[in-house]
Amino acid sequence: MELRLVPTICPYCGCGCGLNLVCADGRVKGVEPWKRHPVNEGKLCPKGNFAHEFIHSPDRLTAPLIRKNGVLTRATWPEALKLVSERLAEIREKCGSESIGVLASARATNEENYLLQKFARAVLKTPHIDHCARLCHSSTVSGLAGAFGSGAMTGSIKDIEEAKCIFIIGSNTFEAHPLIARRILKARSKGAVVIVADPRFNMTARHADIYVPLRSGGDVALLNAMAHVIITEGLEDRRFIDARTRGFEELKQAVAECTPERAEAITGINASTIREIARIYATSGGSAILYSMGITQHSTGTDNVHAIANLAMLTGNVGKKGSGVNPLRGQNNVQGACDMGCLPDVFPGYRQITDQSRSEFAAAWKTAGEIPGQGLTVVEMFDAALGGKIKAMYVVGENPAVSDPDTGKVERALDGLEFLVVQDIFLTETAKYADVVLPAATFAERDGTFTNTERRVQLIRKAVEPPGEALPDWKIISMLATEMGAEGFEYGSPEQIFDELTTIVPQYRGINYPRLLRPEGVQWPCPGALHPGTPTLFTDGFNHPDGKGIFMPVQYRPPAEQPDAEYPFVLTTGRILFHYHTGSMTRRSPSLDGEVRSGFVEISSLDARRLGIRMDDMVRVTSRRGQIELAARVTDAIVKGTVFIPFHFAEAAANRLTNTALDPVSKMPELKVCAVKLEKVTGTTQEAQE
Ligand SMILES: Nc1nc2c(c(=O)[nH]1)N[C@H]1C(S)=C(S)[C@@H](COP(=O)(O)OP(=O)(O)OC[C@H]3O[C@@H](n4cnc5c(=O)[nH]c(N)nc54)[C@H](O)[C@@H]3O)O[C@H]1N2
Ligand SMILES: Nc1nc2c(c(=O)[nH]1)N[C@H]1C(S)=C(S)[C@@H](COP(=O)(O)OP(=O)(O)OC[C@H]3O[C@@H](n4cnc5c(=O)[nH]c(N)nc54)[C@H](O)[C@@H]3O)O[C@H]1N2
Ligand code: SF4
Ligand SMILES: [Mo]
Repeated sequence: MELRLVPTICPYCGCGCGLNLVCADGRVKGVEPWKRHPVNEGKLCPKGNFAHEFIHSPDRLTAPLIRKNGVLTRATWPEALKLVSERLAEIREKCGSESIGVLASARATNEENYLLQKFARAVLKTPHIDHCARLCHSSTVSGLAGAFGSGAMTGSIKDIEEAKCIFIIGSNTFEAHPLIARRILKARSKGAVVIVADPRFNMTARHADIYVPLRSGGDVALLNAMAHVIITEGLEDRRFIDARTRGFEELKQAVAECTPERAEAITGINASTIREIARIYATSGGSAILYSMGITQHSTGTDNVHAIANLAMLTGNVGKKGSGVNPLRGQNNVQGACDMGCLPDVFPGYRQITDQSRSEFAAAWKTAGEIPGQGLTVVEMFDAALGGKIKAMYVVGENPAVSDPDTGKVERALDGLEFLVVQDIFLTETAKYADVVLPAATFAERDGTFTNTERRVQLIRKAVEPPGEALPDWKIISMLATEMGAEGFEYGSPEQIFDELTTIVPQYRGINYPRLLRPEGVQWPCPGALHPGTPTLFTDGFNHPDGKGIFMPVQYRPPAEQPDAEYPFVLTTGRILFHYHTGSMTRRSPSLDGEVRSGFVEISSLDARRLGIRMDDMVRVTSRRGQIELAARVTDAIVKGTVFIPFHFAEAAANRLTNTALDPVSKMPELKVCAVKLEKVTGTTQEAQE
């Protein structure tokens, strides 16, 4: 048997680790870490190690499916493309192009996302294109755009090693970004102080020097109090503030009353701890903030991000190695999907939507008629579907029936659509509502590029053929656009699409496939062919016209839904190491699935005792939107009054409970806080259920 190693990039998280697919007989047999890769240096987490296991799953979609007499039935590509093309054209004709919504995919390549938004805007003529970034770092994009003028991670993964203090707030780095966590351990072994602020004493907190068990939703209160301490004790970086920022006086006024004592009442953290961490953060000589969903997924997400940026600018911790504001991007290519403009409020390269830019894109894409303006976001699209305004949706590589808040509402919206197309590698919970299902290729079955959390553009390479008649997403979109009569969609390869997109996306202008053959890829912005790429942003100036960073004063606002007598607990949701999102891939990977097979709810042992709940008892968790039953995990590792449910398990879907209250700026739903009640389901334990 001849073995072949194909170097490529992990299809799961935004770390973007390099791995080699071990291939023989036209199949992927295993994974070998990539030793010289700049992110992971020969290490992988369990998901990367077993990334081959879902590829040849017997559940893979191998042919297009069309709903006939209520049943999804095998069809040919010409039949499926004709039907999709005719139905979308008909609905556009009858109800206007604004009646179509498109969801792009942070799992797909840059080339595919570029093509999909071009298809949406230039062919379907709909403004409604969005993707899971809305539920993820949209608050980062809006928050950092205000403060710094652009919303990406400012530093590089490797530089985290150089930090003297690492302040991790709302990120479970050790489970969600394990190969970034490795850099935290390296920094710590060189003496860095690690501070973790999280309502759970999670795997990350176990590696902290100082653990700050704040109540979910208390972040602005904590961060403002830290700024208050820094200013009242004169620990701010005056040189940096004077030379590189605007609005310091406004911030000073805004936090004047935000004493640690006031924050203690909101967050449950001792005022003395708040003073201690503020001093360490301000005086370490190089402090990096790492944050993720614990910060962004709130109706105050943008405020939370502003409060973080304020703290970093106040202490001069931006633009140098081992410092910075580091939003850890989630999906393998969520950075790229945003860069490519799969967002309803910006064009590719984050170009503002104006009359000028609309006509420029119309010219670049040689489209007849106009390019539409701003569109609706993910949650707004489902509301519009329920209200009858959106009639058709084209969902590529997303599973909103499990991942979007308030599942009951999403199901009603999907059910009510006149026409739904789902393009995926598996028959997901969302695909079950589809009129047409299109079978896509996995990461191992096509070429293209992913952009990781540190803006590193990297090549993925085809290792094996897709099963049956499955096709790469770029090919499907290109065939569909051509079927609909569009010109300019006939591409021979992903490289051709990439060469086109580098003329459209300024940050990628100097990148081409030959340059990406190096293991280190290229970090954008890369304005020219001779430009080496940019590992650290804002070394000299921020992205505002005058180069200054802007302090964005914010005040604490409570979450949209507070616990009360009827729903006395705060529910927070998130991830575990072995599973990924809606589980479509990890639950079909035997090695990963074998680790954790079903959902659970973490309950503080103090609360559990009061409710008479023991380990593995079945518990009913109810919110104003729905209820689920799952096993109890009684633990000391969560603050009292708060419960945690991972959202990976469709049969006990956390999102049946979550709230669709939105951040007014980013339109982020409040996935990290809602009010619930708990009841023991009498006479049952998990074993008894099985
Ligand atoms: N294993 C695994 N890895 C993943 C993913 C996965 O599904 N599985 N998904 C990827 C994606 S897309 C993303 S976006 C990232 C997400 O990565 P993370 O954001 O790190 O993951 P989460 O588990 O959603 O939440 C992080 C932490 O926020 C805490 N938290 C909850 N509420 C609050 C709050 O109000 N304040 C603070 N400070 N903390 C709070 C939770 O207790 C949790 O420990 O992970 C990526 N990596
Ligand atoms: N309660 C709660 N809900 C959350 C979150 C939370 O913390 N709590 N987090 C939110 C966040 S941060 C995120 S990012 C979202 C994620 O939400 P989703 O993006 O909806 O979740 P995934 O399971 O990653 O869905 C990706 C789909 O793409 C398919 N796929 C994989 N590769 C390919 C490919 O190459 N081509 C195609 N066409 N399909 C492919 C997979 O089978 C899967 O069905 O969930 C959000 N929802
Ligand atoms: S850390 Fe992320 S990119 Fe690296 S192997 Fe694990 S899941 Fe894949
Ligand atoms: Mo995410």
